[in-house]
Formats: sequence, structure tokens, C-alpha cells
Amino acid sequence: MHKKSISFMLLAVFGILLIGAFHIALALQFSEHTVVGNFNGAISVKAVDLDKDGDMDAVGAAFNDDEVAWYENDGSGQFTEHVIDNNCDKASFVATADVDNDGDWDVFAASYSDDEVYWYEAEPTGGNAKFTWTRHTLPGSPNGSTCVQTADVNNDGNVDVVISEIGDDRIGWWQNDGHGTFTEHNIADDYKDPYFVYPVDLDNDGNMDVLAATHYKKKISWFKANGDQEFSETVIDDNLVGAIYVSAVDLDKDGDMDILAAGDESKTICWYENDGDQTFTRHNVVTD
Ligand SMILES: [Ca+2]
Ligand SMILES: [Ca+2]
Ligand SMILES: [Ca+2]
Ligand SMILES: [Ca+2]
Repeated sequence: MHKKSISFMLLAVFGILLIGAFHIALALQFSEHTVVGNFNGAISVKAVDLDKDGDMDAVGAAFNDDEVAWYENDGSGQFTEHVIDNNCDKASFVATADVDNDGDWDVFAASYSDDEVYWYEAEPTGGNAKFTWTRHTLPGSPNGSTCVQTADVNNDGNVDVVISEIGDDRIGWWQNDGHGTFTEHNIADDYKDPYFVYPVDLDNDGNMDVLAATHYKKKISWFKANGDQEFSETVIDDNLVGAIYVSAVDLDKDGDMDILAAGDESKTICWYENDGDQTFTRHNVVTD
């Protein structure tokens, strides 16, 4: 995929999420409250109690503003913006984790145009800003990253990151030594246009696997881990047109992990029912 199409694709992801939110809202009657209304190109958001005061705050990325920020909840749903970085060129994704095991939530952000993934080390200050943020760069310069997810890939108790690089048609994971020093490893180096990745132990064998969505190949795959962090691909679906999102949850509550996915060009949200042995049957939630 050419980089010039990224803005459209990012908008499409946001649209799919809105479609999903709309359908859920029909059933559950949500009312809208604005956290921030001028976060240009808002593309990724995570809920986390960043300041550990008992209420959920928000961390977000704004693609057009090149900005990463967190929004402090006063406890009644009123939010105050704190900028973490206003120089993260085409910020495309955020994630949170305690990278250095010091008890604070740190923040990851992908910079699509810098071809970097940064992590921001939180230091509590006690003042109004609450934290200072020190930016660190992951090694290897992930090329055109659209997704960064946190998980303990090698089961050593330290949270690692899984990253998609659509510029290099690659999925990698970065091993954390527990102090925020990372070592790069390969998951797949010839996976065309990996738009979204999602780490999960899909077959419940204790090893962290990785799901991926490729837009160009309209494909959903899972990469099974063998216990030595070597991964082999199984295709779940090779006909989800515009595949742009994938995650996993036990949707039918029968004890195994099912898969949830979205395709922008086919205007589809679907789920894949696990028969208990990682054979999946697709069901459309909404489609064109
Ligand atoms: Ca809070
Ligand atoms: Ca680890
Ligand atoms: Ca597994
Ligand atoms: Ca299930």
C-alpha cells in the first residue's frame, strides 16, 4: 500500500469504529460526551487510569496534529488535556504499559511518517501537569507503523510490544528487558500490508500468539507461537475486503477465543466463531 492512501485508511478505521459504536448505541442508549473536540486527525485512543486516582483517563494520538496527549478525568467526566509530545509526525497509534516496572503507566506511540515507534517514560512531578515525559526511540526504526500493541510475548514478566510495519510488509516484536531496553525480533517479514496486529493466546496453550489484518490482501491471519517465539501463519479468512481491524474475545462465552474483525471497503464487521480447536466460522455482524 502506498503511504498516500494512509489518511483515507485511518479515516476508514475511525468510520468503522463509529459504525460499530452506533450499532451498540442503538441497543444500549449511550449519550455522547466530548473529551476533546480539536484533536485533529484523532485516530487512536486508550482508556487507562494514568494518574492512579481511581478514575479512567484517556490517552490519544492525533494524526494530523502530530500529537500524543493524555486527558485527565476529574472524576465526573470532565477532562483536562496534557500534551505528551507535539512532534510525533503522523501519530498513528497509542498504547500504555509499565515499561520499566517502576509503577507508572508509560505510553507508546507510533509515528507513521518518522518511521519510528516511541515510548514515553512517565515521571510523576506532583504539580498540575502530574508527569514529565521522556521520549525514547525503539531500535530498528519500524517503517510506516500503523499499530503498536503491548503484551508479554516471551512470558518473562516484562511487557513487550508487537508492531506492524506496512512500509516493510513486516510484523515484529520488541523484547523488553524490564528496564525499557528493547531488542527487535521477527514475527513475519513478508506479510503484505499488515495494517493491524493483536497479540492474544488464541489456542490457550500458554504461548502468546498474534492476529493480523492485511488490507491489501483482504486477509485475517493468526501467527501461532511455538514456545520459542517462532511463529507460523494460519489464514482465518482470505476474503475480508479492506481488512483493517482484528481482535479476540470469547464472544459466545463457550470458553474459547473468538475473533472480531472489520473491513472498510466491504463495510463489514464480522466475527469468527472458534469451534474449540481453532477452526473458525465467519458470521457477519454488519455488511454492505
Ligand atoms: Ca485518573
Ligand atoms: Ca516479556
Ligand atoms: Ca498460543
Ligand atoms: Ca468462544
